Amino acid sequence: MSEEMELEGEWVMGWPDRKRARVMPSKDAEGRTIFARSPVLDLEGLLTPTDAYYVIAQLNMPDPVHPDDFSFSIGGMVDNPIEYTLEDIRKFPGRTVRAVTECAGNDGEFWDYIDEGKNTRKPSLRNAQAEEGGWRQSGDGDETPDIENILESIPTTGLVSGGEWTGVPFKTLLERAGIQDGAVSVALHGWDEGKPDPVTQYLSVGRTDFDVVDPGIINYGKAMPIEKALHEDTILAWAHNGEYLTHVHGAPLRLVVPGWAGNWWVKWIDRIEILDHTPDLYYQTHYFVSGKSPEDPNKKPMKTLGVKALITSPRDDDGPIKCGSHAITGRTWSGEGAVVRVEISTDGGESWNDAIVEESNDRWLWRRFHYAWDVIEPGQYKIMARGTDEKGRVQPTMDWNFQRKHFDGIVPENIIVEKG
Ligand SMILES: Nc1nc2c(c(=O)[nH]1)N[C@H]1C(S)=C(S)[C@@H](COP(=O)(O)O)O[C@H]1N2
Ligand SMILES: [Mo]
Repeated sequence: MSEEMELEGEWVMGWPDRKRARVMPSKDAEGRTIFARSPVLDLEGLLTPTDAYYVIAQLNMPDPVHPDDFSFSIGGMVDNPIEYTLEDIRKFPGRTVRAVTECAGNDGEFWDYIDEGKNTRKPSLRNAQAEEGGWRQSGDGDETPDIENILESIPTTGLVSGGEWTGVPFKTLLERAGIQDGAVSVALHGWDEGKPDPVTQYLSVGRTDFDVVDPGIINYGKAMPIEKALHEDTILAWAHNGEYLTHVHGAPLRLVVPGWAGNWWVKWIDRIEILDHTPDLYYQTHYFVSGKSPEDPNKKPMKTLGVKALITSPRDDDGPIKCGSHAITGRTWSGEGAVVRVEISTDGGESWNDAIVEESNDRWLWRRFHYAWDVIEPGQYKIMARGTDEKGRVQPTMDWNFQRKHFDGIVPENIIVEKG
Protein backbone atom coordinates (compact mmCIF):
# COMPACT_ATOMS: atom_id res chain seq x y z
CA MET A 1 0.00 0.00 0.00
CA SER A 2 1.32 3.44 -0.87
CA GLU A 3 1.40 6.16 1.75
CA GLU A 4 -1.27 8.15 -0.07
CA MET A 5 -3.71 5.27 -0.01
CA GLU A 6 -3.18 4.80 3.67
CA LEU A 7 -3.89 8.47 4.34
CA GLU A 8 -7.12 8.24 2.42
CA GLY A 9 -8.40 5.56 4.78
CA GLU A 10 -10.87 6.23 7.53
CA TRP A 11 -9.12 7.41 10.71
CA VAL A 12 -10.84 6.04 13.76
CA MET A 13 -9.46 6.10 17.30
CA GLY A 14 -6.04 7.06 15.98
CA TRP A 15 -5.86 4.20 13.49
CA PRO A 16 -6.03 4.70 9.76
CA ASP A 17 -7.61 1.34 9.07
CA ARG A 18 -9.59 0.24 12.08
CA LYS A 19 -13.31 0.56 12.42
CA ARG A 20 -14.85 0.93 15.85
CA ALA A 21 -16.87 -2.03 16.99
CA ARG A 22 -20.56 -1.16 17.08
CA VAL A 23 -23.87 -2.95 17.26
CA MET A 24 -25.71 -4.01 14.12
CA PRO A 25 -29.24 -2.98 15.02
CA SER A 26 -32.64 -4.06 13.82
CA LYS A 27 -35.11 -1.23 13.48
CA ASP A 28 -38.88 -1.06 13.77
CA ALA A 29 -41.13 0.61 11.21
CA GLU A 30 -40.36 3.99 12.75
CA GLY A 31 -36.62 3.49 12.48
CA ARG A 32 -36.08 2.86 16.18
CA THR A 33 -33.56 0.30 17.35
CA ILE A 34 -35.35 -2.67 18.92
CA PHE A 35 -32.72 -5.40 18.85
CA ALA A 36 -28.95 -5.36 18.60
CA ARG A 37 -26.18 -7.90 19.02
CA SER A 38 -22.97 -6.80 20.68
CA PRO A 39 -19.76 -7.32 18.67
CA VAL A 40 -18.25 -9.39 21.47
CA LEU A 41 -15.29 -10.61 19.41
CA ASP A 42 -14.09 -7.10 18.58
CA LEU A 43 -14.25 -5.53 22.03
CA GLU A 44 -11.47 -5.19 24.56
CA GLY A 45 -11.63 -4.90 28.32
CA LEU A 46 -14.59 -5.52 30.57
CA LEU A 47 -17.03 -2.67 30.06
CA THR A 48 -18.95 -2.77 26.80
CA PRO A 49 -19.26 0.76 25.41
CA THR A 50 -22.88 1.86 25.56
CA ASP A 51 -23.22 2.13 21.77
CA ALA A 52 -21.99 -1.47 21.47
CA TYR A 53 -24.24 -2.85 24.27
CA TYR A 54 -26.79 -5.42 23.15
CA VAL A 55 -30.44 -4.31 23.08
CA ILE A 56 -33.71 -6.24 23.41
CA ALA A 57 -37.27 -4.99 23.40
CA GLN A 58 -39.77 -7.84 23.52
CA LEU A 59 -42.84 -5.68 22.94
CA ASN A 60 -43.10 -2.38 21.06
CA MET A 61 -40.32 0.10 21.67
CA PRO A 62 -42.07 2.66 23.92
CA ASP A 63 -41.97 6.41 23.50
CA PRO A 64 -39.42 8.11 25.73
CA VAL A 65 -40.54 9.90 28.89
CA HIS A 66 -38.70 13.06 29.86
CA PRO A 67 -36.79 12.55 33.13
CA ASP A 68 -38.53 15.61 34.62
CA ASP A 69 -41.96 14.10 33.86
CA PHE A 70 -41.06 10.65 35.11
CA SER A 71 -42.50 8.99 38.19
CA PHE A 72 -43.25 5.45 39.28
CA SER A 73 -45.26 3.91 42.08
CA ILE A 74 -44.66 1.33 44.79
CA GLY A 75 -47.83 -0.24 46.11
CA GLY A 76 -49.55 -3.48 47.06
CA MET A 77 -48.71 -5.10 50.39
CA VAL A 78 -46.82 -2.17 51.88
CA ASP A 79 -47.50 0.15 54.83
CA ASN A 80 -46.65 3.28 52.84
CA PRO A 81 -47.62 3.22 49.16
CA ILE A 82 -45.67 5.94 47.41
CA GLU A 83 -44.91 7.65 44.13
CA TYR A 84 -41.32 8.68 43.41
CA THR A 85 -39.80 11.04 40.85
CA LEU A 86 -36.28 10.55 39.56
CA GLU A 87 -35.17 13.54 41.61
CA ASP A 88 -36.59 11.92 44.77
CA ILE A 89 -34.66 8.70 44.41
CA ARG A 90 -31.42 10.40 43.46
CA LYS A 91 -31.40 11.88 46.97
CA PHE A 92 -30.89 8.44 48.52
CA PRO A 93 -27.39 6.99 49.00
CA GLY A 94 -26.54 5.25 45.74
CA ARG A 95 -24.77 2.09 44.75
CA THR A 96 -22.64 1.23 41.72
CA VAL A 97 -22.45 -2.34 40.48
CA ARG A 98 -20.47 -3.67 37.52
CA ALA A 99 -22.19 -6.68 36.03
CA VAL A 100 -22.64 -8.79 32.93
CA THR A 101 -26.05 -8.55 31.29
CA GLU A 102 -26.80 -11.72 29.35
CA CYS A 103 -30.01 -12.52 27.53
CA ALA A 104 -31.44 -15.92 28.44
CA GLY A 105 -31.46 -16.73 24.72
CA ASN A 106 -27.82 -15.84 24.12
CA ASP A 107 -26.11 -18.64 22.13
CA GLY A 108 -29.34 -20.66 22.15
CA GLU A 109 -28.61 -22.29 18.80
CA PHE A 110 -25.49 -23.91 20.24
CA TRP A 111 -27.75 -26.35 22.13
CA ASP A 112 -28.34 -28.08 18.81
CA TYR A 113 -24.79 -27.68 17.61
CA ILE A 114 -23.17 -29.46 20.57
CA ASP A 115 -25.81 -32.20 20.49
CA GLU A 116 -23.69 -34.90 18.78
CA GLY A 117 -26.64 -36.55 17.09
CA LYS A 118 -27.78 -33.41 15.31
CA ASN A 119 -24.97 -32.65 12.87
CA THR A 120 -25.89 -28.99 12.49
CA ARG A 121 -23.64 -26.34 11.01
CA LYS A 122 -21.78 -24.29 13.59
CA PRO A 123 -23.40 -20.90 14.23
CA SER A 124 -20.87 -18.19 13.42
CA LEU A 125 -20.37 -15.40 15.95
CA ARG A 126 -18.18 -13.62 13.46
CA ASN A 127 -20.90 -13.50 10.80
CA ALA A 128 -23.70 -12.81 13.26
CA GLN A 129 -22.05 -9.76 14.74
CA ALA A 130 -21.57 -8.26 11.28
CA GLU A 131 -25.16 -8.94 10.24
CA GLU A 132 -27.92 -6.38 10.33
CA GLY A 133 -31.56 -7.12 11.03
CA GLY A 134 -33.08 -10.45 11.78
CA TRP A 135 -35.80 -9.49 14.21
CA ARG A 136 -39.42 -8.68 13.68
CA GLN A 137 -42.19 -7.29 15.79
CA SER A 138 -45.73 -8.61 15.68
CA GLY A 139 -48.89 -6.61 15.93
CA ASP A 140 -48.79 -4.98 12.54
CA GLY A 141 -47.66 -7.93 10.39
CA ASP A 142 -50.60 -9.95 9.10
CA GLU A 143 -48.63 -12.06 6.65
CA THR A 144 -47.80 -15.51 8.04
CA PRO A 145 -44.10 -15.68 8.74
CA ASP A 146 -42.04 -18.31 6.99
CA ILE A 147 -40.91 -20.07 10.11
CA GLU A 148 -38.20 -22.15 8.44
CA ASN A 149 -36.67 -18.99 7.09
CA ILE A 150 -36.74 -17.35 10.46
CA LEU A 151 -35.24 -20.35 12.22
CA GLU A 152 -32.38 -20.27 9.74
CA SER A 153 -31.76 -16.58 9.83
CA ILE A 154 -31.86 -15.23 13.36
CA PRO A 155 -28.65 -15.71 15.27
CA THR A 156 -28.99 -15.24 19.01
CA THR A 157 -25.28 -14.83 19.64
CA GLY A 158 -23.79 -11.57 20.93
CA LEU A 159 -26.63 -10.99 23.41
CA VAL A 160 -24.22 -10.33 26.27
CA SER A 161 -22.40 -7.22 27.47
CA GLY A 162 -20.62 -5.92 30.56
CA GLY A 163 -21.69 -2.65 32.16
CA GLU A 164 -21.35 -0.30 35.09
CA TRP A 165 -24.70 0.58 36.65
CA THR A 166 -25.38 3.33 39.16
CA GLY A 167 -28.61 3.74 41.05
CA VAL A 168 -30.35 3.21 44.35
CA PRO A 169 -30.48 -0.17 46.12
CA PHE A 170 -33.97 -1.58 45.60
CA LYS A 171 -33.82 -2.56 49.29
CA THR A 172 -33.73 1.11 50.35
CA LEU A 173 -37.07 1.78 48.67
CA LEU A 174 -38.70 -1.48 49.78
CA GLU A 175 -37.73 -0.91 53.41
CA ARG A 176 -39.12 2.63 53.32
CA ALA A 177 -42.34 1.29 51.83
CA GLY A 178 -42.59 -1.26 54.66
CA ILE A 179 -43.27 -4.73 53.29
CA GLN A 180 -46.20 -6.39 55.07
CA ASP A 181 -46.26 -9.93 56.47
CA GLY A 182 -47.23 -12.55 53.95
CA ALA A 183 -45.68 -10.79 50.94
CA VAL A 184 -43.70 -13.14 48.68
CA SER A 185 -43.00 -11.36 45.41
CA VAL A 186 -42.21 -7.96 43.95
CA ALA A 187 -43.70 -7.35 40.51
CA LEU A 188 -42.16 -4.70 38.26
CA HIS A 189 -43.94 -3.45 35.16
CA GLY A 190 -42.53 -1.39 32.31
CA TRP A 191 -44.66 1.11 30.39
CA ASP A 192 -43.77 -0.55 27.09
CA GLU A 193 -46.72 -2.51 25.71
CA GLY A 194 -47.60 -4.89 22.94
CA LYS A 195 -48.62 -8.42 22.14
CA PRO A 196 -45.83 -10.99 22.64
CA ASP A 197 -44.64 -12.24 19.28
CA PRO A 198 -45.53 -15.95 18.89
CA VAL A 199 -42.69 -16.25 16.37
CA THR A 200 -40.24 -15.58 19.17
CA GLN A 201 -41.64 -18.60 21.02
CA TYR A 202 -41.57 -20.82 17.90
CA LEU A 203 -38.05 -19.68 17.23
CA SER A 204 -36.82 -20.48 20.67
CA VAL A 205 -38.54 -23.89 20.79
CA GLY A 206 -37.58 -24.77 17.21
CA ARG A 207 -41.06 -26.20 16.49
CA THR A 208 -44.33 -24.68 15.33
CA ASP A 209 -46.70 -27.55 16.11
CA PHE A 210 -48.03 -26.18 19.37
CA ASP A 211 -50.24 -23.32 20.52
CA VAL A 212 -48.51 -20.30 21.96
CA VAL A 213 -50.34 -18.71 24.87
CA ASP A 214 -51.80 -15.36 23.83
CA PRO A 215 -52.03 -12.94 26.76
CA GLY A 216 -53.28 -10.10 24.53
CA ILE A 217 -51.75 -6.66 24.85
CA ILE A 218 -49.63 -6.44 27.97
CA ASN A 219 -46.90 -4.41 29.61
CA TYR A 220 -43.57 -6.11 30.11
CA GLY A 221 -43.59 -7.43 33.68
CA LYS A 222 -41.63 -9.72 35.98
CA ALA A 223 -42.22 -10.76 39.60
CA MET A 224 -39.18 -11.63 41.66
CA PRO A 225 -38.99 -13.26 45.08
CA ILE A 226 -38.67 -10.66 47.87
CA GLU A 227 -35.26 -12.06 48.93
CA LYS A 228 -33.72 -11.28 45.55
CA ALA A 229 -35.28 -7.82 45.48
CA LEU A 230 -33.64 -7.19 48.87
CA HIS A 231 -30.20 -8.38 47.73
CA GLU A 232 -27.68 -5.56 48.23
CA ASP A 233 -26.65 -5.60 44.56
CA THR A 234 -30.17 -5.47 43.11
CA ILE A 235 -30.50 -1.81 42.18
CA LEU A 236 -32.77 0.59 40.33
CA ALA A 237 -30.33 2.29 37.97
CA TRP A 238 -30.47 5.66 36.22
CA ALA A 239 -26.87 5.62 34.99
CA HIS A 240 -24.98 3.22 32.74
CA ASN A 241 -21.26 3.34 31.95
CA GLY A 242 -20.77 6.73 33.52
CA GLU A 243 -23.68 8.61 31.97
CA TYR A 244 -27.45 8.78 32.24
CA LEU A 245 -29.22 5.69 31.04
CA THR A 246 -30.13 5.81 27.35
CA HIS A 247 -33.67 5.20 26.14
CA VAL A 248 -33.09 1.75 24.58
CA HIS A 249 -31.62 0.54 27.88
CA GLY A 250 -34.67 1.59 29.89
CA ALA A 251 -34.34 5.30 30.76
CA PRO A 252 -35.00 6.97 33.08
CA LEU A 253 -34.96 3.95 35.42
CA ARG A 254 -34.39 0.21 35.08
CA LEU A 255 -33.82 -2.74 37.35
CA VAL A 256 -30.36 -4.36 37.54
CA VAL A 257 -30.29 -7.95 38.85
CA PRO A 258 -26.67 -9.16 38.80
CA GLY A 259 -26.36 -12.88 38.12
CA TRP A 260 -29.87 -13.31 36.77
CA ALA A 261 -30.72 -13.39 33.05
CA GLY A 262 -31.37 -10.09 31.26
CA ASN A 263 -35.15 -10.58 31.18
CA TRP A 264 -35.29 -9.83 34.94
CA TRP A 265 -33.67 -6.43 34.36
CA VAL A 266 -36.99 -4.63 33.77
CA LYS A 267 -36.61 -1.42 31.75
CA TRP A 268 -38.83 1.71 31.61
CA ILE A 269 -40.14 1.13 35.15
CA ASP A 270 -43.66 2.35 35.69
CA ARG A 271 -45.18 0.41 38.55
CA ILE A 272 -43.92 -1.79 41.38
CA GLU A 273 -46.28 -4.03 43.37
CA ILE A 274 -45.63 -6.14 46.43
CA LEU A 275 -47.78 -9.30 46.31
CA ASP A 276 -48.71 -12.31 48.45
CA HIS A 277 -48.36 -14.62 45.42
CA THR A 278 -46.38 -14.92 42.22
CA PRO A 279 -48.62 -13.62 39.43
CA ASP A 280 -49.15 -15.20 36.04
CA LEU A 281 -47.03 -13.01 33.75
CA TYR A 282 -46.25 -13.99 30.16
CA TYR A 283 -42.50 -13.44 30.46
CA GLN A 284 -42.39 -15.30 33.75
CA THR A 285 -44.86 -18.18 33.47
CA HIS A 286 -44.92 -18.91 29.73
CA TYR A 287 -41.66 -17.54 28.42
CA PHE A 288 -38.17 -17.77 30.00
CA VAL A 289 -39.21 -21.02 31.63
CA SER A 290 -37.51 -24.40 31.79
CA GLY A 291 -39.27 -27.68 31.12
CA LYS A 292 -39.30 -30.59 28.74
CA SER A 293 -41.85 -29.21 26.26
CA PRO A 294 -44.35 -26.39 25.89
CA GLU A 295 -46.94 -28.80 27.34
CA ASP A 296 -44.83 -29.67 30.41
CA PRO A 297 -46.97 -28.95 33.52
CA ASN A 298 -43.83 -28.36 35.60
CA LYS A 299 -42.44 -25.36 33.75
CA LYS A 300 -40.30 -23.20 36.05
CA PRO A 301 -39.11 -19.61 35.67
CA MET A 302 -35.38 -19.50 34.87
CA LYS A 303 -33.27 -17.14 36.94
CA THR A 304 -29.56 -17.58 37.60
CA LEU A 305 -27.19 -17.77 34.65
CA GLY A 306 -24.79 -20.68 34.25
CA VAL A 307 -21.00 -20.57 33.90
CA LYS A 308 -19.43 -19.55 30.60
CA ALA A 309 -15.97 -19.22 29.08
CA LEU A 310 -16.12 -17.64 25.64
CA ILE A 311 -13.01 -18.00 23.48
CA THR A 312 -12.64 -14.74 21.57
CA SER A 313 -9.36 -15.72 19.89
CA PRO A 314 -8.51 -17.78 17.94
CA ARG A 315 -11.89 -18.39 16.28
CA ASP A 316 -12.26 -21.10 13.68
CA ASP A 317 -14.26 -18.91 11.30
CA ASP A 318 -11.33 -16.47 11.17
CA GLY A 319 -9.37 -19.05 9.14
CA PRO A 320 -6.13 -21.00 9.65
CA ILE A 321 -3.24 -19.82 11.80
CA LYS A 322 0.51 -20.62 11.54
CA CYS A 323 2.68 -22.78 13.78
CA GLY A 324 4.31 -20.75 16.54
CA SER A 325 3.30 -18.89 19.70
CA HIS A 326 -0.34 -18.00 20.14
CA ALA A 327 -2.55 -16.82 22.97
CA ILE A 328 -5.94 -18.38 23.60
CA THR A 329 -7.97 -15.56 25.11
CA GLY A 330 -11.53 -14.87 26.05
CA ARG A 331 -13.99 -13.82 28.69
CA THR A 332 -15.62 -15.79 31.47
CA TRP A 333 -18.63 -15.12 33.73
CA SER A 334 -21.12 -16.88 35.98
CA GLY A 335 -24.53 -16.10 37.43
CA GLU A 336 -23.38 -17.17 40.90
CA GLY A 337 -20.49 -14.70 41.12
CA ALA A 338 -16.86 -14.74 40.07
CA VAL A 339 -15.30 -17.35 37.85
CA VAL A 340 -12.17 -18.47 39.69
CA ARG A 341 -10.77 -20.98 37.24
CA VAL A 342 -10.63 -21.49 33.48
CA GLU A 343 -9.10 -24.61 31.98
CA ILE A 344 -8.12 -24.96 28.35
CA SER A 345 -7.93 -28.08 26.23
CA THR A 346 -6.26 -28.07 22.83
CA ASP A 347 -6.99 -31.75 22.17
CA GLY A 348 -10.77 -31.86 22.20
CA GLY A 349 -11.14 -32.37 25.92
CA GLU A 350 -8.59 -35.21 26.46
CA SER A 351 -6.38 -33.05 28.63
CA TRP A 352 -6.94 -29.71 30.40
CA ASN A 353 -4.53 -27.03 31.66
CA ASP A 354 -5.18 -23.92 33.71
CA ALA A 355 -5.39 -20.57 31.97
CA ILE A 356 -4.60 -17.31 33.76
CA VAL A 357 -7.80 -15.59 34.87
CA GLU A 358 -7.29 -11.83 35.29
CA GLU A 359 -7.96 -10.63 38.79
CA SER A 360 -10.87 -8.33 39.45
CA ASN A 361 -12.80 -6.99 42.41
CA ASP A 362 -16.10 -7.14 40.56
CA ARG A 363 -17.79 -10.43 41.24
CA TRP A 364 -20.62 -9.87 38.77
CA LEU A 365 -18.52 -8.72 35.85
CA TRP A 366 -16.82 -11.05 33.39
CA ARG A 367 -13.08 -11.64 33.57
CA ARG A 368 -10.52 -12.07 30.82
CA PHE A 369 -8.52 -15.27 30.54
CA HIS A 370 -5.25 -16.04 28.80
CA TYR A 371 -3.48 -19.26 27.85
CA ALA A 372 -0.09 -19.36 26.12
CA TRP A 373 -0.31 -21.87 23.27
CA ASP A 374 2.84 -22.92 21.42
CA VAL A 375 2.01 -25.06 18.42
CA ILE A 376 4.80 -27.01 16.78
CA GLU A 377 2.92 -29.49 14.61
CA PRO A 378 0.59 -28.40 11.82
CA GLY A 379 -2.83 -29.99 12.00
CA GLN A 380 -6.35 -29.50 13.25
CA TYR A 381 -6.82 -28.67 16.92
CA LYS A 382 -10.03 -28.74 18.88
CA ILE A 383 -9.78 -25.95 21.44
CA MET A 384 -12.09 -25.76 24.43
CA ALA A 385 -12.44 -23.57 27.53
CA ARG A 386 -14.16 -24.58 30.77
CA GLY A 387 -14.98 -22.23 33.63
CA THR A 388 -15.46 -22.96 37.34
CA ASP A 389 -17.11 -20.35 39.57
CA GLU A 390 -16.61 -19.44 43.22
CA LYS A 391 -19.54 -21.66 44.20
CA GLY A 392 -17.75 -24.65 42.63
CA ARG A 393 -20.04 -24.91 39.61
CA VAL A 394 -18.17 -26.39 36.63
CA GLN A 395 -19.30 -25.66 33.08
CA PRO A 396 -21.69 -26.88 31.71
CA THR A 397 -24.25 -26.45 34.50
CA MET A 398 -27.48 -26.10 32.53
CA ASP A 399 -29.84 -28.84 31.38
CA TRP A 400 -31.42 -28.77 27.97
CA ASN A 401 -34.84 -27.06 28.15
CA PHE A 402 -37.52 -26.74 25.49
CA GLN A 403 -36.98 -22.99 25.01
CA ARG A 404 -33.24 -23.56 24.72
CA LYS A 405 -32.41 -20.75 27.12
CA HIS A 406 -29.40 -20.26 29.43
CA PHE A 407 -26.95 -22.12 27.19
CA ASP A 408 -23.64 -22.69 28.98
CA GLY A 409 -22.19 -25.66 27.09
CA ILE A 410 -18.56 -25.92 26.02
CA VAL A 411 -18.24 -24.97 22.35
CA PRO A 412 -15.04 -26.18 20.65
CA GLU A 413 -13.11 -24.05 18.18
CA ASN A 414 -11.72 -26.20 15.39
CA ILE A 415 -8.48 -24.42 14.59
CA ILE A 416 -6.43 -25.34 11.53
CA VAL A 417 -2.71 -24.76 12.08
CA GLU A 418 -0.49 -24.56 9.00
CA LYS A 419 3.29 -24.80 8.62
CA GLY A 420 4.98 -21.60 9.86
N1 LIG B 1 -39.68 -3.16 30.03
C1 LIG B 1 -38.91 -4.09 29.46
N2 LIG B 1 -37.81 -4.52 30.11
C2 LIG B 1 -37.01 -5.47 29.54
C3 LIG B 1 -37.30 -6.02 28.27
C4 LIG B 1 -38.46 -5.55 27.61
O1 LIG B 1 -38.78 -5.98 26.50
N3 LIG B 1 -39.23 -4.58 28.22
N4 LIG B 1 -36.49 -7.00 27.75
C5 LIG B 1 -35.70 -7.78 28.72
C6 LIG B 1 -34.73 -8.68 28.11
S1 LIG B 1 -35.32 -10.11 27.43
C7 LIG B 1 -33.38 -8.44 28.19
S2 LIG B 1 -32.28 -9.59 27.66
C8 LIG B 1 -32.85 -7.17 28.75
C9 LIG B 1 -31.96 -6.46 27.76
O2 LIG B 1 -31.46 -5.27 28.31
P1 LIG B 1 -30.70 -4.24 27.36
O3 LIG B 1 -31.55 -4.00 26.15
O4 LIG B 1 -30.46 -3.01 28.17
O5 LIG B 1 -29.39 -4.91 26.97
O6 LIG B 1 -33.90 -6.27 29.11
C10 LIG B 1 -35.02 -6.87 29.73
N5 LIG B 1 -35.91 -5.86 30.22
MO1 LIG C 1 -33.47 -11.51 26.93
